[in-house]
Amino acid sequence: MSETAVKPSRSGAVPWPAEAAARYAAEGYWEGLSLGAHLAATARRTPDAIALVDGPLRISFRELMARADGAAGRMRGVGIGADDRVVIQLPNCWEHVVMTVACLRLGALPVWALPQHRHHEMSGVVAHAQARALVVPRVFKGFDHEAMAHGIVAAVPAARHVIVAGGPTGGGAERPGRPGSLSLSELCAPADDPVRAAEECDKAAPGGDDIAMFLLSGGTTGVPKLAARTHNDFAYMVKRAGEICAFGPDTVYLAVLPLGHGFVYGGPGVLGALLAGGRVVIGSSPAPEVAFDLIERERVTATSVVPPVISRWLDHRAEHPDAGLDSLRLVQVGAARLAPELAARIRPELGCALQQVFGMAEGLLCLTRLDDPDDVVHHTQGRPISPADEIRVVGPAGEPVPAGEPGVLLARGPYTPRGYYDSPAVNARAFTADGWYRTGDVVRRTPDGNLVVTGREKDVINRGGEKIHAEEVEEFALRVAGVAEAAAVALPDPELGELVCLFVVPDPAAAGRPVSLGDVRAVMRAADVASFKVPERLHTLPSLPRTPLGKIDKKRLRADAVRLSAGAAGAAAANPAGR
Ligand code: OOB
Repeated sequence: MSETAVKPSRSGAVPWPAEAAARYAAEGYWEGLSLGAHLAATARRTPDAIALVDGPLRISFRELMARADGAAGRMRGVGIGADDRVVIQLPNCWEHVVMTVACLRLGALPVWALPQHRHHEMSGVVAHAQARALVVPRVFKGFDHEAMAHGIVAAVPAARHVIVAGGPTGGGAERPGRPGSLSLSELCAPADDPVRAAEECDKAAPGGDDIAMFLLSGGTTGVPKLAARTHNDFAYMVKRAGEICAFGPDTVYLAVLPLGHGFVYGGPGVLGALLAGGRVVIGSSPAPEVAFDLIERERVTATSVVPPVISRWLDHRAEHPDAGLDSLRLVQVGAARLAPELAARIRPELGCALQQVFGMAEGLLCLTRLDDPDDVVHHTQGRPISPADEIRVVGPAGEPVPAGEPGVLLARGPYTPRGYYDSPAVNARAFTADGWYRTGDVVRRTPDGNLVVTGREKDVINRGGEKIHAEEVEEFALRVAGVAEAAAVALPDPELGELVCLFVVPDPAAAGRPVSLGDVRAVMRAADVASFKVPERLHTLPSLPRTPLGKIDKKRLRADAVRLSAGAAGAAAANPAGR
């Protein structure tokens, strides 16, 4: 089979200017080592310590590296090599971590996708990343990921391999897998000769400036944005965040959010715990029934969650005051706005410290510190982790706003790349000429240097930490027969923070029955889109409100969404039978 030419990840990435790179190296932020080499060094120090726990399975650092190096060798054997992209779409399981470490050792680039992603997202990711391989469960929550993956591999020339959890025989003779699938469990078996396998990985280890991974950031047209993160930048971020969180060999980190989130691998998360010689416990769900049991059983010390999860944990705790959470020292809450009222309940009710986390696939990571006063921890999203992080808060013309005033946050620094992978047009908008990343978040800076996220200028809906581009939803809505115009906005929600609310303008020429949420849902389902993007509310308007400049007035629509939702709630309360 002829090899398809794939663009090297480096040539599609936007490097730091030579001057900045030299400075970050000289000042010790960039160590010039691959993440795999860092991990191997930690593993050599404490080979017998338990690195990973998944259900009854306990994997030592020695075994983790033997499996990762074994997988790296086997990937090499089937033609997956340095700089090849490997999309990992697995539910939380130990193989997720082994495959990630295997890629990092091999110099292949893991690209973490979420299990909820469907053909629409996955085909976009595989095509844009020019991925060689997809790693999927056979069937998860009733969805046949293996079939989807084969469909994508058949359509994308660069893609060659489908690696399936459960093995090509489906974990038993009763359900043969598809021909052509590789078995994840066979791939992740320990190397026959771990010393030799390690030597091979060490010999061909990527350099610090090489791209380590692509992190997904939503796109608007099914083409995702990929943040190309280098070994130097990611290793620094993870280690520095680990220092701030006081991660060490006694850390037991519980991963309950989907591992596909950058927050969970790198904030300091899984990699932070492992690099500190600590332990990672894999949880299959953030539901308090599952998580509390794991915290008690595994003596978990730290975990990270999104605001809707912490709210469920607090409620559950009130009903189960004797749940054994005494080992828990730190709960990180991030990826979406945390209400100060919830923040204030965490220490008294869960008995552990709260840390707010404001991060992004594109780099910049802000944390509150363990010794910050309650006021800071409850009301701010923390401050950048690195002394070399530069931030600016600017107004519409890019001018700095007066101290303490809200403005758009721009960021630059040793782990904030200067552009997305292979996306010059997007980069021209998302990055300034002098390399600042325009986060699209509206923040204000407190006198002590902490940031408070007060809003956003980007047209994104943050549904419990999942980011949804309004434009993407609108594109699908416009495919519904009888829709002339569509606008999606965030509707505040007590549980998820925000929901997707869609406004549609019917096409007067198509005098049919009114457009329903079901119509939009059907179109999105037919297009195989992740279900978290499907709108929860729909309202019909004769026309969309416009600003004086003719743009759709989303501010007005957001207010309308709130008003209409309050009206609907009022009507439902007055008429509970819904008649
Ligand atoms: C994390 O990463 P992404 O790439 O899924 O989303 C980034 C965006 C930010 O630009 C901001 O709009 C929002 O998510 N966000 C927050 C927040 N943390 C992130 N908005 C309000 N409060 C917060 N604490 O979400 C992410 C990546 C690494 C670590 C943590 C979160």
